[in-house]
Amino acid sequence: MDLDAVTKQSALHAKPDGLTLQYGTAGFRTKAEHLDHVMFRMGLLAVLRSKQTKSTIGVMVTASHNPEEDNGVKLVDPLGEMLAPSWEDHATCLANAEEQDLPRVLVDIGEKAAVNLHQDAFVVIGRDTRPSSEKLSQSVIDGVTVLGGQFHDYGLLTTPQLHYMVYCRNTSGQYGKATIEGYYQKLSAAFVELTKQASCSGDDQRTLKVDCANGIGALKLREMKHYFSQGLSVQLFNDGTKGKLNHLCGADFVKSHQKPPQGIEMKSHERCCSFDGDADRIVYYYHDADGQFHLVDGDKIAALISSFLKEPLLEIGDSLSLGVVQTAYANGSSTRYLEEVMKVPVYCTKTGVKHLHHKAQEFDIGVYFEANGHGTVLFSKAAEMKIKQLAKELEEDKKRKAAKMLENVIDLFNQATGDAISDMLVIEAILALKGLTVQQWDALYTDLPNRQLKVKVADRQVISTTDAERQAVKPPGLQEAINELVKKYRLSRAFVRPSGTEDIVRVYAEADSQENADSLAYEVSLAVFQLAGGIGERPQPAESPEQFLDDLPLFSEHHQEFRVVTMEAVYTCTPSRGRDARATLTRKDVRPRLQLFITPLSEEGMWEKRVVIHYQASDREVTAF
Ligand code: NG1
Ligand code: ZN
Repeated sequence: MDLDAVTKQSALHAKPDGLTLQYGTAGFRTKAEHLDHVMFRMGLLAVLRSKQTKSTIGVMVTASHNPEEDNGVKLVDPLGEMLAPSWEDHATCLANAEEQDLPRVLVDIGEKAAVNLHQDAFVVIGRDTRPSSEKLSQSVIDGVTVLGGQFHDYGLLTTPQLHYMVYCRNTSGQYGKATIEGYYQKLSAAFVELTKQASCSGDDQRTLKVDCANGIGALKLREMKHYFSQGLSVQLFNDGTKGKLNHLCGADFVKSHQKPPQGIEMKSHERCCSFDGDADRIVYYYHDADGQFHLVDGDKIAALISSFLKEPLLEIGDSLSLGVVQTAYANGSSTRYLEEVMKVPVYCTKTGVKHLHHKAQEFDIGVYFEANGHGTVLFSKAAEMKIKQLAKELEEDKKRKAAKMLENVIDLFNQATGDAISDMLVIEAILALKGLTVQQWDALYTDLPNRQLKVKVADRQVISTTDAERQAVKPPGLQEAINELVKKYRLSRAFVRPSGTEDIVRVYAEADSQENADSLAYEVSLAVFQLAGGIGERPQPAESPEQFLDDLPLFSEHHQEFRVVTMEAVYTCTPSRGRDARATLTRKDVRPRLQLFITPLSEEGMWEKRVVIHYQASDREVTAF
């Protein structure tokens, strides 16, 4: 290692004094302006990791669903997996070393990890569409080259595409061709082949509306859609030409707000889905005839896929083990459905795909999904070989067909990591093959009402957890308090954990009704605030006007009609136009507090994206948007 050159180059990517960051659930993530030194240093680290593993290592520049101003970086290990935990510690040490200590820390890592410095190194780099990503990926390249590593810069890629490239390169092309064309061709061929077998379709519309979160997914899906157009037509929304990345759209927004993204025209019963900002998550949703929004999340994706896979597996008659892996955020109804109706074993791991991925590798066929829509299916090498062999050898037509179908399913899943594009194609193929509508899929089971909240605390690390994050062991008294609160409600469950990607504590609660889930989440938030050093404003009860505002739709001159969803009811209203246009929304059977009316603010009577809400009971006036 030419440590002088490292020192010189590093001075051009100097670390801001006093800044410390941690390699979290998905690498480093923070405001883009704080990341230049981290990128340079991850370039250095990728070279060491590549030398140690004698393999190609990936570096992805993205902050996924975080706001556009943020950025992040993560390393991808040889088989497309997340970086090994011991190297996460090296990454944290390297990122936080003060300038003068950098050469020593680098040498230390080399020694601790027994890196052969004479070995060649090769690094592949990808980035998302954030304005900061191009420059930051150049800093990664600076880090790679100063240590003498070779590299290939793929430029704009979805996160799962970079994982795929790494996997292909380290398996000498056996997994596929390490080019964007190779990716499109492999997945599309499997999809077209699979859907050829679809004899009937309960849902004739082989059309899908896709909200691309104004991110990289739009670019890549636009390029790819011609490859599979005979099986599916996709209509892209939030394609980045107008809106801001992840702003009021994308899978994370839809899942956490449980409402549709902006920028998509939804008619009732139309099948829609959202990707997140780097296209490694997907959720589906639709409006029913009453205009009610229904979310079909990662748990239901896992349920659909597992029930689909069971049939051909039974048909081929080989006892391949199937297991489903979830996290504590999985809806209780999904776990019950999988265990009791589908009779498949379900396991719970800590949050973060690396934990789920690892557990899923224990099965012949491991289905893993986070509720937020990040997941895939892993087939063991043995299972893959068996299935391929059966697809060739089996005499009986039905059995051979089942094996063939599984063979295509293997090719369609991105086995390196969860992939919104690949998952979307799998789901679309299953719906077509089974002749299922999105409503029929949704009806597999009914989600328990749930609520996720965030609490700000001075130091989120004061909370530590056990039992796959379902129990808090610290601070003292917190778990006992949660247990007492949970007892107050039916079918209830709640847990708290420090986020690995944001400086907050996450609270999750579910119960028999939305109202109860909301109250439980609020009460648990209060316990966290009191026992774990809350800062800022105390958590507010669910029906506070601020929270309520969150549920208001954008209100524009194009809206002939708008809809307000409260916890109790859906209000549909056709406002009259004109100077004193006013829509009054009332319902007698709900609390007076929810009685409100909405007035367009503009003097000219133009519809604006602003409304005034009068709360009758509290007589509060709040301006939204
Ligand atoms: P944190 O911030 O650690 O909860 C979030 C998601 C994870 C995972 C990572 C990486 C939830 C509750 N958490 O992690 O599932 O996707 O981001 O993107 O959705
Ligand atoms: Zn993502």
